[in-house]
Amino acid sequence: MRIDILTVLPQLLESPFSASIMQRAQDKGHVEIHVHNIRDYSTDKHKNVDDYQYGGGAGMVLSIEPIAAVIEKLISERSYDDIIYMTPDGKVLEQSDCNTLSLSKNLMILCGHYKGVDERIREHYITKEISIGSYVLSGGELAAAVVVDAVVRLIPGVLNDETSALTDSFQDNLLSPPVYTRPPEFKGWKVPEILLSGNLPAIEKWREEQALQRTQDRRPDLLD
Ligand code: 6GU
Repeated sequence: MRIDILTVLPQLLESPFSASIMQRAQDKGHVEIHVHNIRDYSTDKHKNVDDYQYGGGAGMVLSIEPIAAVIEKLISERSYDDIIYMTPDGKVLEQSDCNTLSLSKNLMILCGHYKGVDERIREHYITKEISIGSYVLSGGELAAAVVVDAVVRLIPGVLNDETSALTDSFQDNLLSPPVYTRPPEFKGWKVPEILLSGNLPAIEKWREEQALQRTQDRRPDLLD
């Protein structure tokens, strides 16, 4: 998969992909992540990328020209499965959306800032608008990093058997059961006996019950 991210703050996207699973996914060739600085496409003499909004009002709006210039350059080079705009008024991301996106060959992600982008970008280039939840971030960069992480780990080969995405919370609409490691007792706090029993069918049954109980207690909406 190839992912192109368009932003006015490329420095916000340096570290999220430079460690652990995301770095390994790139090293192994499962994904190429290209971050583009929208400012590099400004033809303005001050390299401006934003302007006052028509009709008045507080807050700057990202201008159409530099963003259109990056998008048109990229779409002339390859075809994109989706051109995504990160915005708090988009569809709230769920695991099923990540599963769908993980089947893409080329994705483009535009990060919004300030008051947003000129609406004509959204009308004419954007194919999906995504939010990561009901709260407002200063910009779309951290949200884009969330989408990339959630999608890339689903690409076959990125995770090994031990970290398999198939046992993730949400993949079966259930939260994950609790997990423990050594020591078996710490300050008198014991690991549940069943997990030490070696009785694999009984352990599996216990985990299923715990997953269901946890989902009922914390996220009953997932069971609807
Ligand atoms: Cl995608 N962008 C911003 N600015 N805030 C958000 C968001 C996105 N998703 C939730 N809050």
